[in-house]
This record gives sequence, C-alpha cells and structure tokens, in this order.
Amino acid sequence: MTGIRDGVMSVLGKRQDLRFVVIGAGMAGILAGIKLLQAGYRNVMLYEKADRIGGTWRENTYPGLTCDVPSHSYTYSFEPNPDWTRYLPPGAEIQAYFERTTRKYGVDKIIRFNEEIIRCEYQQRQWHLETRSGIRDVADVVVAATGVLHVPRYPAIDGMESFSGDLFHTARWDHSVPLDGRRIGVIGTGSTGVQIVSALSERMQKLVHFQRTPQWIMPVENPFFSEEQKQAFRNDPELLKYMQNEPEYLANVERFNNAIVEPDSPAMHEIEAIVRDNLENSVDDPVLREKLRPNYRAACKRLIYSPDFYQAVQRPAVEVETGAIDRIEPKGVRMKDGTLHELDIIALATGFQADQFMRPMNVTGRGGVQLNDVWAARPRAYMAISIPEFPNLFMLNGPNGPVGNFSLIDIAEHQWHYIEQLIALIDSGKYGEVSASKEALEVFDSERIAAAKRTIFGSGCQSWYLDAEGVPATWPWSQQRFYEAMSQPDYTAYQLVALAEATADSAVSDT
Ligand code: NA7
Repeated sequence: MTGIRDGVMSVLGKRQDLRFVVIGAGMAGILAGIKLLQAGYRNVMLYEKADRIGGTWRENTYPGLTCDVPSHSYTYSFEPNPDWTRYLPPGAEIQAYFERTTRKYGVDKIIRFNEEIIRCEYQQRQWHLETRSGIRDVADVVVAATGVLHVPRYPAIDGMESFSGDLFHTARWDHSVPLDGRRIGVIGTGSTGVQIVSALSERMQKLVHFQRTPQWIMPVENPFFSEEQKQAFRNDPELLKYMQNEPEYLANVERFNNAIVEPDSPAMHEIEAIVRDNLENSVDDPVLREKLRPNYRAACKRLIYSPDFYQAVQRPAVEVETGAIDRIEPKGVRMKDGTLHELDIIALATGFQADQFMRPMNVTGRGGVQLNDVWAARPRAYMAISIPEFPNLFMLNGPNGPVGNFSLIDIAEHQWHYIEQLIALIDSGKYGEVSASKEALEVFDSERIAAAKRTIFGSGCQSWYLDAEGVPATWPWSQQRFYEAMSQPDYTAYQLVALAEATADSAVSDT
C-alpha cells in the first residue's frame, strides 16, 4: 500500500485550513500540540478541563510522588533535560518540565483551560464539540489525549462520610492537612500507596498501611545527580542524548518486556529471583516478611520499583494491617475482627478506573453510533489508535496499547508518528474520512486477546491492567513489534472514504 502513502506525501500541505482539536493537555496532548505546530498547522486548539497542563502529574501531588522510569528516559526525545535532580524524577520536577516545554514550543498559546469537553459528535464530515461551560467548536480531526488513569476509584467501604478526620483520594491530596506527628491510614498497596508509605514513615506518629494484597518490590537506587554531572549534561548535548537512550536501561526495558510476553522465559525467572531475594534480605521479622509475601507471580501486577519501602514498613511508627476492613467510623478504621485503628487522616490509594479513557465524554460517531455502546463490554481500538465508525478521531495512549514499567512518552511519540501518517491522508485532500475497519479491529482484537491471556499479566492476579472479563487490556506483544506496527499504518486495515464521497454523503444528510 505504499502507493497510497506516496500519493499522499506528494500533496502534503494542501489543506492547511484543517482544524484540529486535541483533548487534554497532559504529556500526550502537549506532544500532539507540539507536533501539529511543527508540521505547520495553524488551526489547532487544545481543550483542558483543569486550569493547568500536566495531566497525571498535575493531578497527583501526594508525598513521595516519583516516576519509576529514569528521569532522562522520561522526556520527549526532542527535549532532553539536563537539570533532573535524581535518577528517578520527582513528580513536581516532571510537572515543571512539561510546563517549561509547553511554553518553549508555544503550545501554551493554543490551550483553552477550564474547558472540559463533554460532547463530541460526528456530523457532516466534522466533529462537533461542546464544553461543560457551553463553548462549541468544530474540528476536522480530533486527537483524544485524555489519559488512562484520571478517574479516581473510591473503595466501597461503609461509613467513609462519617470519618471525623480528613479523608481523601491520593489523586486529590489535600495539602492543607498537616501531616507531621499525626496518625494516618493509607489504604492500598499499588505504586501510590507504596510511595506514600515510604515518604511518610518517619514523619508520622502512627502510619497504618492497609494491605489487601501484598506486592512484589523491585529494588532500585535513586541517587541524586551532582552539580558537576548536571553541568556536564548542560555542556555536552551528546552526553545528554546518551543519558536519554542509556543502553543499559533500554536493554533492561526490552528484556523486561520480552519477559512479560514470555512468562516462562529465563528473564522472567530472573526478575522473580530478584524480587524474592529483595523480600528475604530486606525484611528481618519473619512474621512481617510473610505478610508482605505475594502469592502470585512477580510483574503480574504492575511491578513496583522502590528503594525504601521495606525499610519504611519496618519503622516503629508503621503497622501493616492485613485484615479485612469492616467500615470507617468517626474515629478511624474498624476491622472485621473488631480492632479499631484510630486515625487523623485516611488516604485512599485505591487507584483509578482504568477503562474510562475519553469518557465520561459523550462521543457519537458516524450514523449516531455511541462510544458507550461500542465500548459497553470493554474499550477497544485498532492498534490502540482508531475506532471503526469514529472517523478522523485518533487516540494517544488509548485502550489496548503498551503499558508497563517503561516510558509512556516514548509510546506516545511512536503513536504520533503513526497518527501523523493518517492525518496526511486527510491533509492530502484525497480522503475525507479515515477510520479503522470493523474487520481489521476484529482480527486485531482476537489475536491480541489470545496473546494477552498468555502474558504475565494474565497469570492469575487482580490488577488495573485487566478488563471486565479479566483479560489483560494491554499490548501483548514485544516492544519491537509495537515499534514496527507504529512505523507505518497498514492502510488496508482502514476504511478510507474519498473526500468527494464523504462530502456528497454529508450533503445528502444536510438535506
Ligand atoms: P493501583 O495500582 O490500582 O492500586 C490500588 C490499590 O488499592 C491496590 O493495592 C488495591 O488492592 C487497593 N484497593 C482498592 N480497593 C480497595 C479496598 N476496597 N480495600 C482495600 N484495598 C483496596 O493504583 P495506584 O494508584 O497505586 O497505581 C496506579 C498506577 O499509577 C500505577 O500502576 C502506575 O502506573 C502509576 P488489590 O491489589 O486490588 O487487592
């Protein structure tokens, strides 16, 4: 199908009047904004529901917030950052990096803040959008960069509203609440709960970590970069580039990803041995050690990288509570065995509804098809990018894409490379509507599901990677296969409606 592509590339730029709307100004939306401006498009608007950019790094500000991808690898490839203070980047530095980058590339000028898109409807060859405040817009192409983990999941625990202290979800951390010397309960043992417990174990009078399921912990060091190192990164672009693509880290990521798709590989057994040794060697008390020992395989849940969690839970102020929670009372958390943990603060580190993507937005595709209906069983998209009957709408970090212990920025950049080739079809003036065909999605999805069940994520544990049927909703193949898939669309998988035809159809529906 290179014929389609060559024809398109030769007429690129014919439709610079194309109107783009990007939904969401987090890492992926900013990327889309930068790339569209760099491509010369001038009719681009980003809508952001909040009053600042940053997505997950804006919403999460809890104590200890850190990315588990090395700082230098957690940047846009075209915008290295010599100033990271540590090997693993603290959340606030990531937020500052995105804010700086947004301004540097002029994307701040094309964002409308405090405007949540609530409706997105395909009519007469264009997307008609509406924000919560009533602003309406029309776009030829919509890029949904709405993030994955943005709708907090609140646990169904009775009595939460009766608590007399402060209770909040970790993505809504209340910084007006004092911490030092007080009593806190942290519910949840995902990356968030683990980072909070590690950060607060020395500051609290008492910290109860409510653990429904223990986690395997991958040890990692998190040293500071010295001033000399940062100066060297500033002075030497080649060194900075090397740090971004540090061969040892990249090799580890590849090995890790291959292990995920081959749970019985030596690489996976090696990971299991490392986390087992970490538990054996780091936790002295045999009773606590058994409390912390998972009964499922390492990396089945998203693997947690922590330099200090095991040290934190062994501090005198910390208690790991493994019993079942009965309810929350004015004074604290009552366990099923009757124990009451008296607390001043309860932090719900209970994760996110990972199947929402661009919802709760109301999205209507060609012929009145509702996204909520199409995704009733579970969210799906061809190559994680395009949904049949939703033409000219492309997703970054959409459903069934790669997730794991690696940089989602890298994933989004590869996805953008793919999406811009679909945009080129529209830009050419030759095609009015571009969306994956139903057949292509069916084939892709059934192969994906079969492979996903065989990954380590499907090896028998509960996690946010699983869909409603318990199948990993992730990219189940190697990283290499993902890069190859993103290098160029297979145009035969797309329903391409010629512009003239699409226009004629819309004229008919106009009458
Ligand atoms: P996760 O990884 O989804 O973890 C949520 C945690 O909350 C997990 O330990 C759950 O236990 C626990 N949970 C949820 N509901 C309850 C109730 N009702 N009672 C007790 N415990 C509960 O969310 P995170 O925010 O930590 O991390 C999300 C991602 O953000 C992370 O993977 C990185 O990609 C960044 P369970 O294991 O289900 O028994």
